[in-house]
Amino acid sequence: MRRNELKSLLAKGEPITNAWLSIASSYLAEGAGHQGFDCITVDLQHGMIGFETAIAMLQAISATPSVPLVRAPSNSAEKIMHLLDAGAYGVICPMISTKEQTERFVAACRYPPRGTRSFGPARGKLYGGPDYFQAANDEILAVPMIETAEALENIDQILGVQGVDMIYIGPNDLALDLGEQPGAETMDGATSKAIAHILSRARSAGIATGIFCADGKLAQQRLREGFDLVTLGNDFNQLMDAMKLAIATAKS
Ligand code: 3PY
Ligand code: MG
Repeated sequence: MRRNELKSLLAKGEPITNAWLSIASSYLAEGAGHQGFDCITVDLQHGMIGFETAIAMLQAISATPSVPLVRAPSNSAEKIMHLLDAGAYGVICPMISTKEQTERFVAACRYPPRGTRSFGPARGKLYGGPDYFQAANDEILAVPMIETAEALENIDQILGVQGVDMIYIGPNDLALDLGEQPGAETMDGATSKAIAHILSRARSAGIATGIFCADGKLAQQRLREGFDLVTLGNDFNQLMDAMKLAIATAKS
């Protein structure tokens, strides 16, 4: 099976850059894959993307050096398995708050006896290779999102679940659940304290950590703090910022 390059980067302790796609376009996905990102996440939770387009986007990413990831719409085993069958090499699962939810999520990503994934690798086999079934349990990344106050309370139990490859912090939902506003992670308050705590617990447990960042500057700071994977902002916002900058430059 094609190796999951993110696993090699993690093993070497090298920083991982992630693009975050919310625009339903295989053209954009292919273009992003040629920009040097280690991986690209197709966001089916908040992105304006349905399953059929996600397949085309995963195909487009497959034509580039970036590793194709998805954010599942929810902790639905059925949807997670279908996205893996579509060729995702890792699943980021939103709103994981307890050990039991983590176990259910990880099980959906693994074939028996390690989990409950149903057999039907479909496009996963085209991308991964003929021995996909034999090696998928070891190559596919299972990444629960930590973005609730409950997850913060249960962080050690979540980190202790066998098969968690990485946790991924959603700072905006975390801020909301801690009584702050989205964006609060850059201020000195409950959210930034929570992020530091989660990072420290994950490092003690030997589990890799990723985080969503609004831009490259914040991503640089997060890498310095010790995060393994950083998302460098979302495609739509990056495009809007480039448009605004072009207008301002033209008019200046
Ligand atoms: C959050 O910040 O809540 C996220 O889910 C990032 O996309
Ligand atoms: Mg979120």
